[in-house]
Amino acid sequence: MHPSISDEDFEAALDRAANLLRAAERVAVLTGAGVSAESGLATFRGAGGLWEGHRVEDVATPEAFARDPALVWRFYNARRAKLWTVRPNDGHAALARMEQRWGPDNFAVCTQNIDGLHRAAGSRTVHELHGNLARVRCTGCRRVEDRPGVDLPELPRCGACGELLRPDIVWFHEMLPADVWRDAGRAAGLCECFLVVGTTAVVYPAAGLIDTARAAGAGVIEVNIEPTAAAGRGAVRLRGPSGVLLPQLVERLLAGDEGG
Ligand code: BV8
Ligand code: ZN
Repeated sequence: MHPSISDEDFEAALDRAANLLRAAERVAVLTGAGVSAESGLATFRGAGGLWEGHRVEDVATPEAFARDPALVWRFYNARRAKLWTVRPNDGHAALARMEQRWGPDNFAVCTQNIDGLHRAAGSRTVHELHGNLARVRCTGCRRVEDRPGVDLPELPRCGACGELLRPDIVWFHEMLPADVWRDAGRAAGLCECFLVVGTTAVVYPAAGLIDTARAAGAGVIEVNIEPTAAAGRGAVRLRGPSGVLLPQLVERLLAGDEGG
């Protein structure tokens, strides 16, 4: 059991984090499944990384899709159906509120999540590193369509060319979209403060953004219910649920703004 953090330690950490943010001209954020946990979406580790007994890494791959597209579509249709029932939580809203303070040119959310909840909460600069589950892409003509809120058939086909559709997301062993990756790398390399929220930071290259920010001299703040090695030495660690801590951080930040 980790020693519990005393209240004064927490208050001091919250102050340090708010001061780091206040001093930053540009801020970037890396979020993972943990930021959507309080919206009711399972994290990868939370489910033991399993879905119906399959390891996610074994289902979320192009090889799995080639071998058994119906199984992979069952996995993603189940996640799509759940997605239409959830809403952004206070953590997503707090990040959207932060963007308002810096403006969308100086505040970027780089998310590993494919749930679209940051944009739904009002964030405008969102780099979806691993794509978006509401979109499908044709394996033939590569046409991309936004298909939110609908149940897709077990093996959905393209209306234009008849080939099989796939989720428009990045599977393991696939490259990230080059333009998104470029923009995320730029945001991490230019920021003075980098927030790491709700991620085990074991998946690359996304987790590498933390190193990019640190190498550029950014101060790192980690928000997680448990400590991870991700943020590295010197990081300010806020331990607790992001849906609670991010609003507290915004409140501390804005209170200091008013105080001048
Ligand atoms: C790539 C979309 C270049 C799919 C995802 C062999 C061959 C090829 C590549 C590799 C290889 N071996 C390793 C690799 C690299 C691989 C990788 O990193 N593997 C890992 C498993 C070791 N990466 C890739 O394959 C990437 N591509 O490398 O391409 C290439 C190409 C060809 C050949 C060589 C190289 C592509 C990776 C993208 C995979 N797609 N998502 C889908 O979602 O179904 S990744 C998926 O898993 C998620 O998007 C997310 O990124 C990841 C899970 O991580 P987290 O988000 O961190 O979630 P997790 O559950 O782990 O943690 C939750 C955290 O939240 C915890 O810390 C918890 O404490 C915290 N938490 C919980 N509740 C709360 C909370 N915190 C705050 N508040 C709360 N309430
Ligand atoms: Zn097509």
